Amino acid sequence: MTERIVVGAALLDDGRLLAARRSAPAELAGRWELPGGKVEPGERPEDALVRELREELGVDAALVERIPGRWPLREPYVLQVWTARLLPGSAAPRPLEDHDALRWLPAAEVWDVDWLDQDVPAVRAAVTRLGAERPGT
Ligand code: 9L3
Ligand code: MG
Repeated sequence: MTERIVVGAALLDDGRLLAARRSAPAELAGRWELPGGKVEPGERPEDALVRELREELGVDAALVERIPGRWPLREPYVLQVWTARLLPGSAAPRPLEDHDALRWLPAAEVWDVDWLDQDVPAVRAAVTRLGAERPGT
């Protein structure tokens, strides 16, 4: 079957990483993820991720860099992740679709939530970028 890309965002702000708790489907509900979703046919992955962040969280975000790696999900999906930041003037994230809670996690709290297994390597990579996005450092 043709591989389908799922895009996720490590949204970074003020030294913290945004985690989103899934409310659906039942087998994933209660687990935390990097928000995002499926790339539509003909859509660039980067455009899909900005669209998903607008739909799921109501935010205007800009992607910063791709986190190297690709992580298999349920066939035929493969997860790819970018770091991202909120654009000036963006609304604060709200759980509009598919999530029932959001948390901004400083580095010391990143592992306090039950991440989806497939997101763990990308979260680990995102943590190493947390300090780097702080203004003035
Ligand atoms: N998924 C896993 N980790 C993520 C994301 C955004 C998605 N960070 C998985 C959950 C679903 C599938 O990919 O099985 C499609 O995601 P969505 O469109 O339901 O968000
Ligand atoms: Mg989604």
